[in-house]
Amino acid sequence: MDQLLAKIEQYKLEIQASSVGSKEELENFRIKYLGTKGLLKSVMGEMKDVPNEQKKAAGQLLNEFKLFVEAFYQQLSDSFEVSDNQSANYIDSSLPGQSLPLGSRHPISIVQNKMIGIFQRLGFSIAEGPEIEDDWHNFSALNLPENHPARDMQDTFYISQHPDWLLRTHTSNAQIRAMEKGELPLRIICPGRVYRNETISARAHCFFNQVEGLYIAENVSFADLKQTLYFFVKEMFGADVEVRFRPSYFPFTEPSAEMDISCLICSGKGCSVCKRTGWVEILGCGMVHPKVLENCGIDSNKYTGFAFGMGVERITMLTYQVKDLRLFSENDVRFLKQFT
Ligand code: 2NL
Repeated sequence: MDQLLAKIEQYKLEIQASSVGSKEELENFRIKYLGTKGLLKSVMGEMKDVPNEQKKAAGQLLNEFKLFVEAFYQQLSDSFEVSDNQSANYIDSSLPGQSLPLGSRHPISIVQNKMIGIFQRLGFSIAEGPEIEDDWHNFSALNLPENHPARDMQDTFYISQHPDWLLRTHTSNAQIRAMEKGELPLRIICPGRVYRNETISARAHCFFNQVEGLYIAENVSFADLKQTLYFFVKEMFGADVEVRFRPSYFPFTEPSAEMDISCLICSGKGCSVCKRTGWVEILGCGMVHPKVLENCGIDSNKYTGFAFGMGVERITMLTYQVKDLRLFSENDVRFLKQFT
């Protein structure tokens, strides 16, 4: 019995020290210890030489040894499975694929594209202009007098190396450039980024986007302006939205108006978005001032036109109930991935 115990301890040490480096060696290990003519079988055979009164204890001992060898073998073969799977040319085609993260359209782009699409269906085409502009195309041609507050250093970014240049404060510059080409009638929409020297807050930013529109032909009337903007609002916000015009003033249009829509949030009942008035302002518009037409070489006795301008951020905030303008330029994915 003591002899058997010593032998088993010896075998255990031998087994624990055995190194297995390949599948072949693993199989040799199995044959040597667990095979039909293996060591385990032969040790088991020694039971018959154990005296009867010690048979029970010896049986336990041998059983423990059997479990030990089997567990050790299992461990070795498991480690082989793993290292085999990790080898360079192993491809597990049952694994789920790695999905590539999909980007999403920026909310400003979504809204701007929708706005452009509506006007394109009315026959407007897209016109663009430079973001660095001269004083004429941004101010003078638009009938903004030399001392107008909009030209103030506090509102406009000037290019320090070139006193006549500035960052455009509206996309009207693209419309002036289109009018100067002299091809009439003209029906264009001008989307793009504009710049104003404002302190950044939840409600103001130093850059934002605008969509301006311009229609110049013979006999264009204020009724045409109203009908065009009615159509736009119904397409943009739905048939239930109500519209109102208020008289206003811009140096480049006469007469001028601002357009309100019934509040999208409370549908006119009164909430914080519409400051309890039931209405929210969405754009400015008017008949193009004769001086502006003449500044661009257009005969104001023959041609009339309407123009309008709106802020894309403002309409995006209303559409998606975004409370802080800064979210549009921070590029936080948690914000951006909410828009599809
Ligand atoms: C607003 C007001 C407006 C225009 C933009 C325009 C352009 C030309 C001639 C005449 Cl070339 N007018 N644009 C007209 C009226 C209003 O924008 O509040 N925008 C956010």
